[in-house]
Amino acid sequence: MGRLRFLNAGESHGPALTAIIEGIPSNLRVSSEYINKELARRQRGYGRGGRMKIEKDKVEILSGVRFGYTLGSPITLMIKNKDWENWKDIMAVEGEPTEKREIVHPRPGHADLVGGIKYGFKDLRNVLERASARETTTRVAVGAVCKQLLEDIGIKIGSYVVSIGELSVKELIQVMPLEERFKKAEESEVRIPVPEEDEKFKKLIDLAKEEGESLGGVFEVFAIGVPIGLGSYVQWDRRLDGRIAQAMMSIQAMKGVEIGEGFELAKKFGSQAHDEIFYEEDRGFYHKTNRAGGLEGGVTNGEPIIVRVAMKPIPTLMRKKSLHSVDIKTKQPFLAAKERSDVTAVPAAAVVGEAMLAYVLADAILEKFGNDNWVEIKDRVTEYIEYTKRF
Ligand code: EPS
Repeated sequence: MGRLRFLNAGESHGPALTAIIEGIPSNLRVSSEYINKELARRQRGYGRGGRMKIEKDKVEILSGVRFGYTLGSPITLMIKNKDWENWKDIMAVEGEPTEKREIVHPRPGHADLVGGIKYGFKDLRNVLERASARETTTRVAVGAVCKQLLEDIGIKIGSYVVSIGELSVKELIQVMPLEERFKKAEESEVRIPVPEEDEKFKKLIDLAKEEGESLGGVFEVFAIGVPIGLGSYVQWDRRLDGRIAQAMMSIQAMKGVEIGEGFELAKKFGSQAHDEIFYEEDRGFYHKTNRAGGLEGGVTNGEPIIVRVAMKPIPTLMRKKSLHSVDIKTKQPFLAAKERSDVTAVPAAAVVGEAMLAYVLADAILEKFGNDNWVEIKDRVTEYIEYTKRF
């Protein structure tokens, strides 16, 4: 919408995944080490399948960065798929099609069937290779570049898992500060802010695995240190809450997004729903509550941005009796295809959510403050923050 854009490409079992980001200003410090740490965070999480044992995602920066600083030119990021070695004949660019690993029994809840009809494929592998959440690897790499920009002006992004299946830590974390939730979640194998509860969650995931089932859940992403005034109310597509919701919903398997108290707000009287306004000279305008999740009128209000996202269970089921489907060639009833998959990927999805929020916020920052030279932009941000206090 604003100044920044990125495109990514790559199939799940193809040679590599790539992304091009355009609009990152010059003179921003960017390191591959930072990006790699983020890529590793996305790979963790109890309940992931065999693929994550094969991959050790590492970025190669192919353009746009020189001696550790951005040039203002498009930044190309590439992450090789190690698994490609095992798929060379099946995913070959040239040569004759093979029936090896062909998929003709679409999985309910997956893009398989709609993608096959839409693009005219009788081998649904052509759909799943791109619909796969493997694609989120490059989103995390792009998000890591954006995070480096945001952190340089004091904006921090984090996430944690609130629930997996029926298990929730919502009640246990109500009074826990956001940064602590994040810190604790980093120590948890399922990224919940109460690592002492890990065993319960792991048991549920083990049970699901034994049953050949999959599990969804809910995670929250937040940003703190966000200045007042990002986004705009003047046009529908400039509202930042709408941009954030779109970015979150674009992640594979997401089915719901709430900002702040979201659906809970709908139950309250107005007097209990809104955040009262206060002022202190050194602090500027502030609120003692944050039910709005940092956004009013599609514009940031200086409080932390809080986004809650619901992920459905992964469509690939390993149950003996899978879900009803139809063979797309014979049209006979058939059980849905089984593929190697994760039991749950909610912990990884939370990391992808961070990347998407980082991208939307970096875009909004550059929209407001310009996007040529980061050194000059940073000065403008500092001056502006002073202005919001004096206003
Ligand atoms: C996915 C299927 C699995 C997951 C994959 C997403 O991969 P594979 O088909 O190779 O076993 O592990 O996730 C990733 C590869 C990843 O990096 O997140 C799918 O079909 O969406």
